[in-house]
Order: sequence, then C-alpha cells, then structure tokens
Amino acid sequence: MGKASIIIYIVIAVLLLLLLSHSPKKNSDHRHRRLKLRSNFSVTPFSTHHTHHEHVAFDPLVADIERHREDKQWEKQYIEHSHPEFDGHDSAPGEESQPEWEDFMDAEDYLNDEEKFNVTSRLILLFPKIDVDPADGFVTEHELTEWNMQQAQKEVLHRTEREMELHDKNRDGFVSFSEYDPPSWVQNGDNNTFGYEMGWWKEEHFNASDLDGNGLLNLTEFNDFLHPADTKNPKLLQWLCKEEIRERDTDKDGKLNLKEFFHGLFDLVRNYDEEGHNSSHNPDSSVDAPARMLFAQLDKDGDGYLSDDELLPIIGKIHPSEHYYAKQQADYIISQADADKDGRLTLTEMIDNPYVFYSAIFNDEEEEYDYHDEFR
Ligand SMILES: *[C@@H]1O[C@H](CO)[C@@H](O)[C@H](O)[C@H]1NC(C)=O
Ligand SMILES: *[C@@H]1O[C@H](CO)[C@@H](O)[C@H](O)[C@H]1NC(C)=O
Ligand SMILES: *[C@@H]1O[C@H](CO)[C@@H](O)[C@H](O)[C@H]1NC(C)=O
Ligand SMILES: *[C@@H]1O[C@H](CO)[C@@H](O)[C@H](O)[C@H]1NC(C)=O
Ligand SMILES: *[C@@H]1O[C@H](CO)[C@@H](O)[C@H](O)[C@H]1NC(C)=O
Ligand SMILES: *[C@@H]1O[C@H](CO)[C@@H](O)[C@H](O)[C@H]1NC(C)=O
Ligand SMILES: [Ca+2]
Ligand SMILES: [Ca+2]
Repeated sequence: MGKASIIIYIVIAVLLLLLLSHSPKKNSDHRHRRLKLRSNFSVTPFSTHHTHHEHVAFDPLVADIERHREDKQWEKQYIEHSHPEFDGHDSAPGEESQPEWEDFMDAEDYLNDEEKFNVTSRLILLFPKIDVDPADGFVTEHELTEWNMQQAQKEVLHRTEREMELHDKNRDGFVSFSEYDPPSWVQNGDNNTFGYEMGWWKEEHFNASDLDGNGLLNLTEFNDFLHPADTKNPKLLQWLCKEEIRERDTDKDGKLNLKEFFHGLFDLVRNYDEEGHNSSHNPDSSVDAPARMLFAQLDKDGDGYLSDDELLPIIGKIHPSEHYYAKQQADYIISQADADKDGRLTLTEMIDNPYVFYSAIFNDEEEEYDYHDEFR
C-alpha cells in the first residue's frame, strides 16, 4: 500500500474525469436539460472584429421568441435613454407596470413543454427547408451555412429596422447624417473603444454607405452602414480598407509598410485561416516568412506599401462577415451530430442529437453556458 497504488488511483481518477468530460453529448440525459433563451441583450449592434458576435438561433421559432423579448428590452432601454428623467424607480409613460420578465418565463416554459415545443417534430418540419440544394435527404455544410445565413440576415435586418426607428426622426424612411446621433455609449466612451478610433461615426462612413449618393440612407444602406463587413457596396468596402489602414498606420503616411502590416493585421488574417496556424512564431520576433509572402502577394504594384485598394482582397478576413460565422456554426453542428462521419447530416442524425441545434438556448444545471466561445 505504497506510492504505487496511490499513483494508480490518481491515474484512474484522471482518466475517469477525462472520459466524463469528453463523453459524447448524445449519451447524456436529455431530461435534465432545459432550453433557455438568451438571457442578455446588449445595445451594440455593430459587427466588427472587435465586438463579440452573437450567433442566431437555429430554429426560426426560437429566434422569434428571442427577438420579441429583445425588442422589449430594447424599448425599455430606449425609454431610459431618451427620457433620462425617468430613472429606475419611476416607470416611463406607456410602460407596463409589470416588467417583461413574466413573458420571458412563459417563453421558456413553453420551450420546455414537450407537448408544445416538440424538438423532434420541429426538426422534422425544418429538415426539408434546409435540405434544398439539392433536396437529397442529406444536409451538407453548404446547405446548413446557407440556412444559418438566412437566419442571421433576418436578425440583422430586424435590428437595423429598430435602430432606424430610433434615428429616423422625421419618419420619412431615411436617415440623414444630421438625424444620426451616435448612441451615448459612443459619445461618452473612452477613446480606445473602436467606435471613436475608427471614425465609426464620421461623415465619411455615412457618405460611403449612401450607395445612390442622395444624402440619405434607406434601410438597405443603413444596414450596410451598421454592418459594413457584410456589404456589397464597393464604396463602403473601400472605406473599410481606408479605416483599417488609418488604424494601423503608425508613421501616418497613408499606407501600410511591412512592419505595420505584420503587427496590426497579419495575425488577424493568420488566425482566420485555420491552416495558417502552423508556424509557432514569437510575436516579438521580426516579421516572419508567411507574412512576407502574403504582403508580397497583396502589394500588386510592388512599391513596398499596401494601399487601400491592395487591402481589398483580404478585407473580408479582417472583418469576418456573417457568412464566416454561419459557416463556423455549420461546421460545429456537423462535427457534433454527424454520427457516421460522412460530412453531412441525415434527419435521423439530427433527431438523435437535438440539443446540438438548440444548444444556443440549451442550459444544463452543471454545465456552464459557453457555447458562444466556439465562434470567437
Ligand atoms: C447581463 O449582462 C450584464 C452586464 O452586461 C451582467 O452584469 C449581468 O450579470 C448579465 N445577466 C445575465 C443574466 O447574464
Ligand atoms: C414529438 O413528435 C414526435 C414526432 O412528431 C412524436 O413521435 C412524439 O410522440 C412527440 N412527443 C411528444 C412528447 O409529444
Ligand atoms: C476623446 O477624444 C475627443 C476628441 O479627440 C476628446 O474631445 C475627448 O475628450 C476624448 N475623450 C476621452 C474620454 O478621452
Ligand atoms: C458627404 O457628402 C456630402 C454631400 O452629400 C458633402 O457635403 C460632405 O462634404 C461629404 N462629407 C465627407 C466627409 O466626405
Ligand atoms: C436603397 O437604395 C439602394 C440604392 O438606390 C437600392 O439599391 C435599395 O434597393 C434601396 N433599398 C430599399 C429597402 O429601398
Ligand atoms: C507548416 O510549415 C512548414 C514549414 O514551416 C511547411 O512545410 C508546411 O507545409 C506547413 N503546413 C501547413 C499546413 O501550412
Ligand atoms: Ca441536400
Ligand atoms: Ca452523416
């Protein structure tokens, strides 16, 4: 009864722990899981690489419930923001005396009532809507990415509509530059947050978003203004490149040299490409070979500097778009639910792993909710 047996016990304990922590999801007991809506909502609708990206619910019905709830939170914040005279104690006019939390409870009870919200029949219903390209009984990564994109775009547009309501003071369906006030958290925020530094609120950004140049932003243009990484508007993409340079351009010559590129941007791009994670480089060391190669590729006119035009090919990697997140999410779901490892999902595989699809709202007593970390 010496050290040896103690060590064996420890080894067994460690192995058991490892086994437990890696046990496949589908073997765990569903009955202890509760579906839970996103519990928090933040007023920052801007998607850049600096902000936390919230992923959208897989099931449009869940997305609807979350949206409804978010709208209520938003209204509340809006009232507090635009009428600061009503502090937390007095309720603003038009506001229900009962807080929205009751509705939220109801929604979660609804989701957790198997009679009302039957996850299996939801998946049976949704499957043919996802399996469309082609409809062959398999959901591929591409189909799932497209599906996620559709859900995300609906969500983004909805938030833009809400923002628009806030800014379009004369209610003509357009936002003019003078109507647009940056939210208070930008005005009061410290200057290190991206908003100020990147000139997010400046007129140039506004003008670049104004596709038809009539001085007003309609819903599409305003949506692009808020989500420049997802735009197809070339003027706006150009602006984004210019901002990117402005932010990294330490010697203020309006272009990026190799050093500025390496220390500011290259790591963003490198981390974005999974396969680029290869070189174990020391961030303080001199510019490494992959960075030199990419720089040379991008530097089309070979003058040793990157201009905004030359940054255009990688702007989508600097600012991940909704498509990027949609694909991440699709890959994650497939990796979790693809039992026969053929890279695509059958309806059976989906039904056998329902909580992969509802994990955004899934909550478990002992397991912390950390699903989002996968995507950042
Ligand atoms: C919501 O977010 C705030 C800060 O953003 C945090 O203090 C609070 O604990 C969060 N609430 C929940 C339920 O996660
Ligand atoms: C859920 O739906 C499936 C398929 O529609 C059905 O077989 C099952 O009995 C339903 N479960 C409940 C609890 O209603
Ligand atoms: C941020 O910068 C602006 C203009 O450069 C300045 O007026 C303001 O005081 C600064 N705010 C803080 C919190 O440093
Ligand atoms: C934006 O466009 C307006 C005309 O629509 C012009 O007056 C203004 O100078 C432009 N601002 C910038 C920063 O380009
Ligand atoms: C907004 O204006 C642009 C440019 O004219 C146009 O392409 C787009 O369809 C308009 N969007 C809406 C919602 O009217
Ligand atoms: C990793 O780096 C080595 C040399 O540094 C290279 O030969 C290899 O192709 C790289 N692998 C990938 C996946 O990039
Ligand atoms: Ca298919
Ligand atoms: Ca499969």
